[in-house]
Amino acid sequence: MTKMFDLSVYLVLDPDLCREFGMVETTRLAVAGGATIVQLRDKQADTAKMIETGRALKAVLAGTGVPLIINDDVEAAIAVGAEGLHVGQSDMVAAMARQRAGQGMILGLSVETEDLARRVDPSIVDYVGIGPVFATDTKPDHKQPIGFDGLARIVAMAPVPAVAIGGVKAEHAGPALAAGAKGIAVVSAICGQPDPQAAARRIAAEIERARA
Ligand code: TZP
Ligand code: MG
Repeated sequence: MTKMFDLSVYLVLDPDLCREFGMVETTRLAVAGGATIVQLRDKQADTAKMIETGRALKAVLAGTGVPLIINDDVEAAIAVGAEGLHVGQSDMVAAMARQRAGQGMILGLSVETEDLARRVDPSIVDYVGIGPVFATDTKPDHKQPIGFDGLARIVAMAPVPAVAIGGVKAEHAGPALAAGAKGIAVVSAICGQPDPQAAARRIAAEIERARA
């Protein structure tokens, strides 16, 4: 099954950090600036709330070709008709998520170590999120930061494309791609920025520059 997704400029939404414009408007602006994939991540929301927000995000993404990924709620992902689901190591096990979501859904998995990356089954998981590259206030319970050296080691073990996450800003696009990541996943570098469109545009430009 071919699933089209581009990890280059991966926006991860956070309802608190996005409160100035809201998650839907932040998404619209970020996609106008060049975001290539969007994840709804709201750790406080129940499934009903995830579905409500997810539907609004689907509507704003319609016709853009940008896939919507739902964090850690397979039932919401199915109900919304989201293109993808992302799970962490303490969430639903990837094999179960795949079984429930079906073959057509993009499935992402967070991995924090070389060992976890090595154990990823590419027949189940489509991409991995690797981090945190740096310490970040956005995820208070994050694991030990890995830096770009750690990122490179973990990417090398992963059998699927990887995106770098955790304290990553536009200026880190170059080193992240040099470490083998296909893109950068950001929350605070877009959410809560005074101009989310310009913030996304700057990341997209840095990714382009890193590839040139
Ligand atoms: N997973 C690892 S770090 C992180 C997540 C969801 C938060 C990244 O947020 P920011 O603001 O881009 O550092
Ligand atoms: Mg989780």
